[in-house]
Amino acid sequence: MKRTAVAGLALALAATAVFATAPAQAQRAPAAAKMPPVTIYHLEGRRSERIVWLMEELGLPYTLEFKPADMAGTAASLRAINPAMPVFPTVKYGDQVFVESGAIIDTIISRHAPGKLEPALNSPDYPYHRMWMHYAEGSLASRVIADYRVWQIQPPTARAALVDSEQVVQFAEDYLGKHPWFGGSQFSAADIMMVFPLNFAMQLNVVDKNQFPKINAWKAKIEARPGYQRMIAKARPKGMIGNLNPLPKHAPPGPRPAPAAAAPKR
Ligand SMILES: N[C@@H](CCC(=O)N[C@@H](CS)C(=O)NCC(=O)O)C(=O)O
Repeated sequence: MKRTAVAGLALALAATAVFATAPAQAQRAPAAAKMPPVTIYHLEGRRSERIVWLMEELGLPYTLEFKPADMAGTAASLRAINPAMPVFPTVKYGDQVFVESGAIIDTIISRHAPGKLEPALNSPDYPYHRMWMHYAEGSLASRVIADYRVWQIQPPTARAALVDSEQVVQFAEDYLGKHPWFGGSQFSAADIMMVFPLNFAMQLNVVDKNQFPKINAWKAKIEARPGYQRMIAKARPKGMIGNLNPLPKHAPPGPRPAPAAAAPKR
């Protein structure tokens, strides 16, 4: 074994030993820091709902900035604060302005709600919680939205050779077949991250929603949460606006071609 590999193994074993033997006190979450004023720039039905929902679940104060049922007015106030990257959510946190819902959630939890809405660092659920936190934007939203846009130009007639929208949603469905939440045994911020892209995929017919019973059952549990219902009441007081059109038809189900057969020959 190479020296670096041995060193890596020793480090991994040491880390495992720390998690396995550290007294409960040492694993306790650090104290929550005082939170600066938080303003969430929001548009109905968009990813900014993640942050509103997070704050509702945590019982933290925030100001919601949008003009209900007025897309142009809402866009104008967003552009005024964040002309370089006008996306929802944008958050004003004290005197800092930043974007990326996952980063916003991580910052709020790490600083102001440590240990909440995430499994314990040393639990088996933790790596999967982190995976879904990133999967929501990194694999799921990116593929589903790319497919939605491409399919509006030219609907597919067959499955992709490698990973397509059906498969990225199926991966989530399979996890929910074995775990009640994307946080594992408990609801976590990963569940908050996953709602938007799964709704996008299923409501806009990027996939056939009837093929994913576990996700549908999970969505029913999500929608029954008081924190989710408070978010909907505050974030969509006049309902949804700017709805996208569903695709007329999702990719036909059927076997995926073997990657080797589909790969271009060199
Ligand atoms: N990865 C970002 C995506 C933000 C994003 O693209 N938000 C959409 C709304 S859901 C948006 O503002 N789009 C405006 C545009 O692309 O022009 C996040 O998770 O916050």
